[in-house]
Amino acid sequence: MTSSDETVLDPTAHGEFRSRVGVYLDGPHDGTGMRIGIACGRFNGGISTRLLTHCLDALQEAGVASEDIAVAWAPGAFELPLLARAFALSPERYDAVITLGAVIRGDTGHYEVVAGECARGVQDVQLSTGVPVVFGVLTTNTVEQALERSRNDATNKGRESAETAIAMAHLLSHAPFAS
Ligand code: INI
Repeated sequence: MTSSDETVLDPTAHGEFRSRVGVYLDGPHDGTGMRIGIACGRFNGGISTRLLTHCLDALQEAGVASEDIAVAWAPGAFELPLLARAFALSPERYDAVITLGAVIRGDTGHYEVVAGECARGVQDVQLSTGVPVVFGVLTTNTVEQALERSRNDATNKGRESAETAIAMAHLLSHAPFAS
């Protein structure tokens, strides 16, 4: 990952932009009242567990109530899009869905297929249903990299996925996207 002071969004830029347009949505992190579905992969489930722990921490810190969160475990990353679609179409009306898992190159000769189909499927589901579906699936070359991206800090992919879900659900619930 590359980032420097110049690639990172400066939060003070919002004030200037907001004064120059009619509608300006920058996606605050308040999840109060939101309903979130989480689809996890059992394959490399130790990594999924680390992601889920931080995802739940971040959702609850943002105000999402425990009873408004549903978790379901699929066999592996390949199945996550179908589970995400089931959440997105559920009558329980989830505001966003999060997929969590790990595809590790060393584990498989079909890494590209599993990782690529999972990413494509997740994007298909969110575009076809209009419900945000977050790609919180690690795709790494090694176990060490998967452990690194699921470690106990702010860079944990599960935490980042929770923040993305809340930001997207918030954006899509406001005008001009919803009344
Ligand atoms: N599933 C994963 O979530 N991660 C992997 O690294 C992986 N590997 O290595 O094969 C994996 N395979 C299982 C796959 O997701 C499906 O569950 C399986 O092919 C049955 O459809």
